[in-house]
Amino acid sequence: MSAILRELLHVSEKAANIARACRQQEALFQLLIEEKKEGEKNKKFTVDFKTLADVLVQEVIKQNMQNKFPGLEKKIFGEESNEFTNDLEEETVELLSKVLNGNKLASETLAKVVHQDVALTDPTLDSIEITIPQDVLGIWVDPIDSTYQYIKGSADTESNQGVFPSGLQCVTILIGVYNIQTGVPLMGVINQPFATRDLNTLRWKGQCYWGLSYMGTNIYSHQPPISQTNGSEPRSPLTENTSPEAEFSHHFSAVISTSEKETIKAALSRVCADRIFRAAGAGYKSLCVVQGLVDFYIFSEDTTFKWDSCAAHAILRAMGGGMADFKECLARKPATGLDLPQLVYHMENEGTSGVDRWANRGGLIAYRSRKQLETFLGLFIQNLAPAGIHT
Ligand code: 2IP
Ligand code: CA
Repeated sequence: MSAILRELLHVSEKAANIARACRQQEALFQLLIEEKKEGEKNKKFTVDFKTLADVLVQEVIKQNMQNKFPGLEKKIFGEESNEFTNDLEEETVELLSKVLNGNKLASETLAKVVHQDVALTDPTLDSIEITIPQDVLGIWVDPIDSTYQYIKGSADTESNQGVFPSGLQCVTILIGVYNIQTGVPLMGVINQPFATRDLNTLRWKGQCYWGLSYMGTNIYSHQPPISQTNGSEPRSPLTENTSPEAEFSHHFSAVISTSEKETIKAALSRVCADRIFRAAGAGYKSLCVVQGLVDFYIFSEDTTFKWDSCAAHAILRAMGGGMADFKECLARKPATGLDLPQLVYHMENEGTSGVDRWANRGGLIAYRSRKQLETFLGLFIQNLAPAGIHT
């Protein structure tokens, strides 16, 4: 098996524990409450708590990977650029205490979670022997995707046929590994720290998904039946030999951002009818495709980044799908047999600066089946108003 992927699963669970602790442990939860109060933001602490949770999760991932695979930490990139490195629990307390304005209890609680060990293994992963050379790997980390939902912390949002439009279920920890020479995603972990809540104890349980696609080996985590996690049946996936007409009569389904353009929504509703879902979080929306809750995640804007998409892209590749540049998909002639314009992860966008260097500039479309995607694109392009995506 891939030792790196096993370690990534392990650190993602550590990260999920930190994310859960900040909401469930009273001393830490109080800090989140402070964070929510408008106007008081950033005044009380040296850094705001949201940023602290984000930075801490990212640094824990980095530190743990460095300990097991020295050198790899230099190739871990993410949204947060702050440094927070510490191997000893007492030193972590001290450091946290500084940024938390001397709040000893909160610092100790947080340091304990940071240094606590976790066990997360998967027999499917253990059964496979695969070695990937470390020097070709780069890693994109999104320590807490959907930070807005994380801070808001809604626990009682109802799902729409299994898809949560908002709420803690939309929060994910994303770790994607890619080849630094080709930009192709190879391994991905999506940890959903708040997947289900025990109504007696009110404690959250997480769920972790992974995938590996390397030199002809394609494996991914066993998918738990969706009904177990959020009370809904999974969509029946289309078989590969379904005719286009039959596929259309079945109606495709898609999950989109709440900020999607009107022209895109109008064309989509012609193709998907009522099977369009809105949801928060780029990571969560991709997870809905992985889980089979929807056929596609479509986003026409340029506000997702490499750290938002790499993990899910690797899992979808392992499942036989992928994640392509949406604008390029619309511009290309459908069903030409040519390769799809897959997103790549190793190159900065030319002529940009700051985070925009790593934006998925042409938007994205995530899918599980290429055949299904080709049929969908044909229909979608026909249904797009002449003004297209430029309005
Ligand atoms: C965000 C987050 C948002 C998403 C945006 C991401 O990352 O996933 O929810 O917007 O693209 O960059 P939307 O929900 O409209 O898809 P973060 O929460 O880490 O800033
Ligand atoms: Ca994000």
